[in-house]
Amino acid sequence: PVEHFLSDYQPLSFAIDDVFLTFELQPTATLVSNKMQMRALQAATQLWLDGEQLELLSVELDGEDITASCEVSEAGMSVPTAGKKEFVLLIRTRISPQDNTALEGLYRSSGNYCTQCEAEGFRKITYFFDRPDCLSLFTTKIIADKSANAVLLSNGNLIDSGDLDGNRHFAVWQDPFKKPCYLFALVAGDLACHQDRFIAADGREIDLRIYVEPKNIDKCEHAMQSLIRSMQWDEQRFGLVYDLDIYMIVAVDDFNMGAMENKGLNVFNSKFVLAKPDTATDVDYEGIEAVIAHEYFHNWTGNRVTCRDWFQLTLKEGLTVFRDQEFTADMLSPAVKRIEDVKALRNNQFPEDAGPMSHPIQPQSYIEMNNFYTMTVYEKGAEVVRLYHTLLGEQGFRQGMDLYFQRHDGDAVTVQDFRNAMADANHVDLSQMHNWYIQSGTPVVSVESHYNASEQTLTLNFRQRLNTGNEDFKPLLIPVRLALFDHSGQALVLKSKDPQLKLYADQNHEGLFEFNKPQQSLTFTEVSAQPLVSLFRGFSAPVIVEFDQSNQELALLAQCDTDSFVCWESIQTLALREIKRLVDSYAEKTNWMVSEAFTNAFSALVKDEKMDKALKALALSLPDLTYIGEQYEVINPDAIYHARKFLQQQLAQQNIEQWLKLYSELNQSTEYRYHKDDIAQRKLKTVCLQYLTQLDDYIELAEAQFDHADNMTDALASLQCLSHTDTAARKRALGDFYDKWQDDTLVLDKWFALQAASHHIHALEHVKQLVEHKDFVYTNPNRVRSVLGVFGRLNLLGLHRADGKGYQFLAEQVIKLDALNPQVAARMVGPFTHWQRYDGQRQQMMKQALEMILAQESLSKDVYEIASKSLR
Ligand code: B3K
Ligand code: ZN
Repeated sequence: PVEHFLSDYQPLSFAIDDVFLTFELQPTATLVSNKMQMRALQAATQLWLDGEQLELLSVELDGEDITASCEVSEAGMSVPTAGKKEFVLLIRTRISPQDNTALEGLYRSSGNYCTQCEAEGFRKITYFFDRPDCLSLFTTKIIADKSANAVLLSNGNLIDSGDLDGNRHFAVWQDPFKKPCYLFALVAGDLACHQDRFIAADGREIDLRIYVEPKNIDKCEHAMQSLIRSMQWDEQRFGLVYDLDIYMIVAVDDFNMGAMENKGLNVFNSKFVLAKPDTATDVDYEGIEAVIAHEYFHNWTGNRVTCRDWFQLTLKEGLTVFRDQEFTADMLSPAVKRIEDVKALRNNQFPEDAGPMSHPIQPQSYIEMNNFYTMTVYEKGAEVVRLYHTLLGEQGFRQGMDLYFQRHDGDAVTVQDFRNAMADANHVDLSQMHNWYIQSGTPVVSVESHYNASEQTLTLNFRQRLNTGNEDFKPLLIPVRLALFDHSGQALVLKSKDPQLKLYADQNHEGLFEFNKPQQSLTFTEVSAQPLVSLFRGFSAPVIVEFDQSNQELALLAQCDTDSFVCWESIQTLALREIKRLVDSYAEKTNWMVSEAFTNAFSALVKDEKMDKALKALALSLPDLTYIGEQYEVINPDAIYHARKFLQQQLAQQNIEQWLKLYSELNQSTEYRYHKDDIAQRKLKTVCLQYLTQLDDYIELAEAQFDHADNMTDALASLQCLSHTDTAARKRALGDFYDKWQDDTLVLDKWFALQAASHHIHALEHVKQLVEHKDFVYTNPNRVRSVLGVFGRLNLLGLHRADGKGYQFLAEQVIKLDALNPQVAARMVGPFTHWQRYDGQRQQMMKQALEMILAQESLSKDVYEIASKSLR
């Protein structure tokens, strides 16, 4: 397979100014005619177009048939242009959407036609410059059988439609904005439409449409309201107004990822559109609101200003994730959203960055671009955008955004262009930010504090390095938001002469320290007693912090810090220390004990009635298994699982009265509302139930909740508690749930996922049965992710079984899946990439699994890239 390098970038030598596409849709023989108005940009030599899995029918150059003189290969075709400066190229090809199980290009889902072109799927539709810096005006004519395809959609505005002979009809769509082909979309089928409208800031009325299968028409209102809120928010926060008169969203069941921001015609995984209280959980509702917003925000950050090449992916994704995070924070709770995002980053991006697939947010090379839609490019990328925001402030950031659009609207640009706009708009030098884009690995910041009583000074010594141990590491610009507290919990007024420290206006209680050298120290004066140090408030940079604070200091910070992230973090660190102590004494687990200091602090928290319910739920939740694992060079799955479980049981037992009281207070049923107060209440109730069901006596509470739940959040929470037990109640509830929901695909995914994540002793056997289940289908990515994805990511005990059967199973499944859908198969290889983190025996077995995968003939480049790089 070919590896592509950023350093090889060459600008295009031809432009495609206009494209007229005609599709004659047939399940196994769709005819695509592609008429391109082209222009040579240089005294061009060769015209080479990307094209894969296409049946070429004919090529015409300015009306002349030149098919015979075109050279076709597996990757594309070269076309002789006879040195013409301007010409029209007409290419006719045939494709089979019906057989397209890779779900890239034009394919069918539930009998409807849809497309997915990003990153390089357009070349499976027709020959083209399938790269983001080729910007063209698209007109699309769709011709199809009328009875099966009442709805015919593409990007832009509908400019013509009508009937044809043989019970066929057509529609012509024209997109007035130039765009790269990855934003092209076509949808046709039997779809129902949920409609609303939005009056834009400039007074235009925008027609909003959500297309779904007719049976789902009652599940669109939340998505529609989310869209309206996104449009409003982007106008208010960034002054960005929608540019077409129609915005369409189509929900399909078979989709490789969450959704796609095609110009004016988003195609969505139905999971991120459909919701009703009895079928969708709070997490689903939040996910829908966030993904609808994310795709909408791409209209400016991604579509109007796009990427020069795919190495710039974080330019649009990091920025758009940052924007959707800010949106969700404003819709729900900023404090809760920040903590949830940090958890996700630590659980998923940190491990990725510590493993063999580690890459900078601007990767330097790829074999299969689809493999680089990663947590690093997206979530770490968003953290890097957040750094600009932290450094420049809201106003400075907005000025940077305004300049970015002013300079680059309608262009395909690079991450440097974004940085320059931020710097120039604020008249500052941000060149050091470059180092965040080119280095992989997680930065580690170690801090030592020295208090000098006679001088009344506090000095903080900072050092930075990368966890990859890279020797020629280039220092990063790391903004450290910090505060000091006295031991009665009062914030101190900060006094320092350090020019690298900026004090915030709010009475100088918080500072922003620009830490940008390998080592640097910061001194505060007039500090009358040794203070508590609150560092990286709001998680002001995506780093690992090494700072030795005593348990007592952490317990105090947990109580007094005005920054909810540091409060939460302090409690998590205390819990983590307990768990690590237990893990380290796993061999003597009969003597396991939990420290009184911790249980006292924890009990105080359970009793706390003033704390925000959502934050309380987060604080009472123990660190996730993956994050605990990340603390170790060699992960011992059994020790980690049992240590966490033991702590959970102890905390359940010791606070039993409180849990029962709290649970019954919270377990008041009111009609479901998607509102942050209600979400918080359900969340905290779930945490109570999770502790209570650690004790056999209270499993019946979960059963009762399951039987009486009138919304999916409560039903699923209780079923999840039951799923980890080995009880008759588990069996009964899973059976009832299946009977009730077997016809609802998205709900059934939850049923599969719960079992795949279950810590039941026979988890692996259950998962093996799940892939044999009549409702399991390899061609549906959501179903595959619900079983294989969840098993690989969350089933620590099942996957890492000492006998290696978990690995064997997953490897076989990857191979099976690769023949159908390489993109999804490649994601399932993820768990194996961390093989170096396990003991010798497991390492051996995980490597064997990777080798077994690599030994397959006709392996996709998607799976090949991940598996081979992991063994490198
Ligand atoms: N841009 C798409 C992701 C495309 C993934 C291609 N494998 C969705 C998004 O990030 O908004
Ligand atoms: Zn995106």
